[in-house]
Amino acid sequence: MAEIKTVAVIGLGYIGLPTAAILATNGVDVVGVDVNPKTVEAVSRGEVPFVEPDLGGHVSRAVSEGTLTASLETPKADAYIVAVPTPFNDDKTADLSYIEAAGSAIAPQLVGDELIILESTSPPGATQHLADHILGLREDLTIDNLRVAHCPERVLPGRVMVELVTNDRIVGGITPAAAEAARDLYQTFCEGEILLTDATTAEMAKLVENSFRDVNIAFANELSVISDKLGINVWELIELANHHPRVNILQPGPGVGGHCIAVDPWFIVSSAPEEAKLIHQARVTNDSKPGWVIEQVEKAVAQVDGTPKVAVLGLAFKANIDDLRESPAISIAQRLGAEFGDARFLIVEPHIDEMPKQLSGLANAELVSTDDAIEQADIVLLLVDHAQFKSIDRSALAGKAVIDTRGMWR
Ligand code: SAJ
Repeated sequence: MAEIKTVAVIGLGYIGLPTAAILATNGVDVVGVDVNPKTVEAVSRGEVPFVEPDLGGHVSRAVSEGTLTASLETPKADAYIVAVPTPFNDDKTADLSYIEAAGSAIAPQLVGDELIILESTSPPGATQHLADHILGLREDLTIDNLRVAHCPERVLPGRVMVELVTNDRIVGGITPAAAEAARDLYQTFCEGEILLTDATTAEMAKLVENSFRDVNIAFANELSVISDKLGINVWELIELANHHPRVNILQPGPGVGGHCIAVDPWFIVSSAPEEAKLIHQARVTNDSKPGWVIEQVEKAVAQVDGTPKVAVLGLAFKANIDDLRESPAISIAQRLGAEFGDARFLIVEPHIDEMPKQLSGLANAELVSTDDAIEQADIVLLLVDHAQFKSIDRSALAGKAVIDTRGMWR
């Protein structure tokens, strides 16, 4: 097989852009492709359209050295990496339309022998579906002309540039030759072990990793509800139980957010609905946690004379990031604002400067500083354990009802 000199990365989001940048700073000529003209313009200037530590340096260096360019059009290339969204449909099945669109754009450019890697988190069978979709558009090609593989991303937002290099990678080929070709490409920047398998096992491995976490967080969330009923401190309970050498309970919270752990288990459930009972229940348990938090606020509001003022600390889906996608804190704030029209909500999110559009319609909510919120509030609702909140003086909370969903003031 010819050496891979040029790579087109389709989708310049949280995974595609870092992957494009790391390849480009490791000697590969990369064209990043995106449907959003603003993204293409930003990357062409060497800029990054979202927050991710160290990514900016890689992108600006690669663009100034000429190894990374950005385009709205899919070019000819030796290899393609598809890193587009796979959201779910209303019935929780995966929406493969972005993958199909990427395949449709790649198909006319192929001359045969290219490597096509699907990185998007995908339900079992999606890589084969991409291959079939492309071959359906190019009857002159066969699966032996193409090397199609799945290489799921597993990097943690906030540590992407480190984990891209250090994490082990799973590469699943539709054919063994495809897996080997993908391994050779990832070896240009990945220092972790690269493990070869078939495409469906690779798809499931990624889904299983996130489901493992979801099930374990559901266990912690269930414990917090049980502990509340029994009048015990769940944080102390978990800390004590975790002294056992084979017990490692995760942390309860206001629900599970982000675009991965709250989504991926559904792909397993929709592939095997009768069998995936525990995985399904974990999703239901975690998705019901925001409702439970709202019940706690309701009880506290009932104790306040006059207009209740509620400080809502944090909107991001987890600590120390600005990412609001699928954030339980956002949905809690939205529902509180709508359900408690007579209360005032003092929203704090240190990582953003203006009220997010999901909350902008609430007349009874405003974005304020941490100090202002705490000073004015009758009720303090902590939703995200951002480092900034750790410096809050505990004495400032005296006399206020505190609902600590993250155990920061345990
Ligand atoms: N959470 C808890 N309790 C915990 C841990 C997390 O409530 O003990 C919540 C967080 O607050 C957040 C959500 O779970 O709302 C998810 O956060 P996370 O840090 O567990 O994971 P993500 O979504 O940022 O990234 C995950 C990672 N997967 C695993 O750790 C198995 C990452 O490696 C994947 O690359 C990423 O999903 C992905 O893209 O799939």
